[in-house]
Amino acid sequence: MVQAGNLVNTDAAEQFASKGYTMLPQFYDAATDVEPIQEGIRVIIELLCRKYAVDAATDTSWDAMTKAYPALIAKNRAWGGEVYDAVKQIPAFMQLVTKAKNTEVFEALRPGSIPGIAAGGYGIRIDNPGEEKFRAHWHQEFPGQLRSLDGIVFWTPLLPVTRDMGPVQIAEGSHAEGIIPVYRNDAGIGKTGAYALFMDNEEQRLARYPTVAPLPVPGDLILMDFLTMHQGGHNVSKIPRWSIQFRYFNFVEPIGVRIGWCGSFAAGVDFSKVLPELVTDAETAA
Ligand SMILES: O=C(O)CCC(=O)C(=O)O
Ligand SMILES: [Fe+2]
Repeated sequence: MVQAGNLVNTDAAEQFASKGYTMLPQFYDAATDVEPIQEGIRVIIELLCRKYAVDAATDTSWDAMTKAYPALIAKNRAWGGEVYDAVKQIPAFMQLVTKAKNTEVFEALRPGSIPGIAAGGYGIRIDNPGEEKFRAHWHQEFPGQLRSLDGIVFWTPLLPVTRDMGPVQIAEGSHAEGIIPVYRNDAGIGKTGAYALFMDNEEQRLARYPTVAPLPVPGDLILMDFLTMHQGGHNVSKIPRWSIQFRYFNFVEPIGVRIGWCGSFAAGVDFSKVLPELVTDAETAA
């Protein structure tokens, strides 16, 4: 029997333990926790449309995120990078990342842990229709984030996610694989950093687990074990998929202690130097 706190019921805690993920419906308050972030994004997009003389509607956060942002990047893709870097500095976003509730959830799912917030492990994804270069293909979170082996990804949407927006796909129960070695490949399209990592024997491993792809709405929280295989789906809709992700880790987990809780790509660290056993023999030999 999995023990759970007030915030995580026993079913959710058991699902997390056995399947490597769970979703907590309306864990956040869409009006008080999420809307201020959407408004912050609206303001940033409005400022950039003015700066670059892009004529697009920014009256509502919906228009800004689904119309003005695509209009900006249609003129110059690099302006999207400005939005991407700016939005993670919205105070309401950081307030959501650092909510005491998140620590409590982590403690409920990782009994006996001392939670930490992974520095550089938080941000807002903007998954544009048809854009493969920045799509997160199948991966485990651990090599890309490090900090501790038993970390947890927190994933919550900024717009309701529909099937055609390419919801995150989760290989149910795949955390049972343990740490999967990875190799690097730019996939022929200039993928870099964590986007250029591929798991050893990916297909054979994925074949062992069913795939699920929940359709969350703002306020819902998806939690994934650092070892659960997951990927972003293909966005074949007309609008970008905006979502928040951040990671908590455990200060007392032994591998974390051994590596000094260091981070991975976002911290400028080459994970293969920190944990050489994470790299496949093929890559080590190369
Ligand atoms: O949202 C996505 O497309 C991928 C998300 C992901 O890999 C993560 O949050 O760790
Ligand atoms: Fe991920």
